[in-house]
Amino acid sequence: MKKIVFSGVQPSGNLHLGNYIGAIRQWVKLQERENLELIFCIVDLHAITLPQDPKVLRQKNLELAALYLACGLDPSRSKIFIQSENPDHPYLAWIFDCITPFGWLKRMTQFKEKSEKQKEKASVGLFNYPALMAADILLYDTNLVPVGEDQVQHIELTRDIASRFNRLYGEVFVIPEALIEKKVARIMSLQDPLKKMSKSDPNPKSRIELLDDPDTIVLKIKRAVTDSGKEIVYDREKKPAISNLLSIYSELSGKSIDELERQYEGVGYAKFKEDLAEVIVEALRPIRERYFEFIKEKMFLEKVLDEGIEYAREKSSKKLARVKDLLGLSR
Ligand code: ATP
Ligand code: LTN
Repeated sequence: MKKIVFSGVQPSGNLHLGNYIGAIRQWVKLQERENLELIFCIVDLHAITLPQDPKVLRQKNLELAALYLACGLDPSRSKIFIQSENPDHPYLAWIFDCITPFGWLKRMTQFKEKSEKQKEKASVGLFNYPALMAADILLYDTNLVPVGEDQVQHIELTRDIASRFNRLYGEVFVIPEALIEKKVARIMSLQDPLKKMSKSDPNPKSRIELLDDPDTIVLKIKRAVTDSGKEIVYDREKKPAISNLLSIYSELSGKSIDELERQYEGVGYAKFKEDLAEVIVEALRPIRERYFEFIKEKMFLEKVLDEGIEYAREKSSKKLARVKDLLGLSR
């Protein structure tokens, strides 16, 4: 039996190095394992938990599909679809809302962080976000969910919701597991190494976007904050900024942190940053080039998304029918 892999990214901004290193690059590698069935979603219903400009969102959906392909997702191996095209997701999310204790959702740290500024004005959707994510995952009998470390709490909650449903109504849902590349943990903001690099950070200098041109990359790395002292050593506690830059360097070059520390012994920040910028430019160059090819191929993108949604609906409709039946939501 093949194991099922499911993951997604919100079309809420421009993809950055954190998304690539923490999530999408892992997805691409998973394609090499033959015993896996892979499903990747563009989670636009999650994106609207925060305000989005409709024109931009529509554009971002297609852009994200093109970027998935540019990063190396192969549509003959991975199914790709847009979440809002499958109404089974919000339908099952509503059912989960009704069996999930309020207290479980209140504990989610992502909600606390994202609602901090808005306080009471934060939307109910932002609060319910994890129930929709649980629906995404559980509709497809997912075994593995490759995500960055920041999503672990949501996967734990998904497991709890699945177990609760199974206990209350019968064994319907497979209990999924998070698949985290431990070594990577998280890529931090270039402007504040204590915050994660994020699409929705209002300051674009905080992140390297996958489509940034070489000059922008060089400038952003030049402007990246550093720590006191001159040594280039990895120490997340005492030197969070340099440690973050070292992680990015190591991830994209394949050199170990030890190797890099040795290479830059006695060398200043300026030279280190210059080399790092070059490593990033070269790593992103093929992605950028492929992206500009794919985004022109509108018909091809549509075909990939049509095939993806057809596959998704066929699977999810069976699962949802079973759930509705068990709950008495039928004649
Ligand atoms: P937003 O800022 O809008 O919340 P985001 O940049 O955090 O967006 P998501 O769409 O929430 O991105 O996440 C997509 C995937 O990328 C997830 O698997 C998430 O764990 C991973 N990811 C996001 N940011 C980072 C990061 N800084 N380091 C490592 N992985 C990350
Ligand atoms: N919350 C996730 C995005 C997401 C997701 C999913 C990831 C929505 N549904 C299902 C994996 C599986 C995030 O990365 N911020």
